[in-house]
Amino acid sequence: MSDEAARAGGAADEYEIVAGAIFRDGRLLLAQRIRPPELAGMWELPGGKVEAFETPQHALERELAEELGVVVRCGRRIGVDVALGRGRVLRAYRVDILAGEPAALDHAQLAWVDADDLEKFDMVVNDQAWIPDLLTELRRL
Ligand code: 9L3
Ligand code: MG
Repeated sequence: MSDEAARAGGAADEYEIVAGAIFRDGRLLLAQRIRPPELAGMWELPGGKVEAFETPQHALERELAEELGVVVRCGRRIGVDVALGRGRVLRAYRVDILAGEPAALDHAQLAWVDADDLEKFDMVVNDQAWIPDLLTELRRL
């Protein structure tokens, strides 16, 4: 990045956001956001921002420990990269639960949804790009 872009604030804005797709018994775990106000009530794949010096995989394992209270192992990518503007990108990974049962520690509630239910949930706009891939996976399970 140029000095000019850095001065404009680009450097601080360029980060990755990671989200986890947890499949179990033919269902996918969705989480209902509580913030910010414009996203509250909408459903997402849980996750969050990759911090400096963190790998995306480690960030997702940390975020899901914080948000769901589970020990997870990050697996393969699923779905497309979602550009959020100003250099930010959102990526989803499959995740396996190694220990614990997911709890809504940072969400309004959780839901396990099958292929027929997924399209009835009001997903945050950013995550809607992943719906075709999530449906493909759910129909294969
Ligand atoms: N975001 C979108 N879809 C997701 C996740 C985990 C996050 N599946 C967006 C919402 C916020 C930003 O990324 O604007 C940071 O997420 P968080 O740290 O508030 O979860
Ligand atoms: Mg989050």
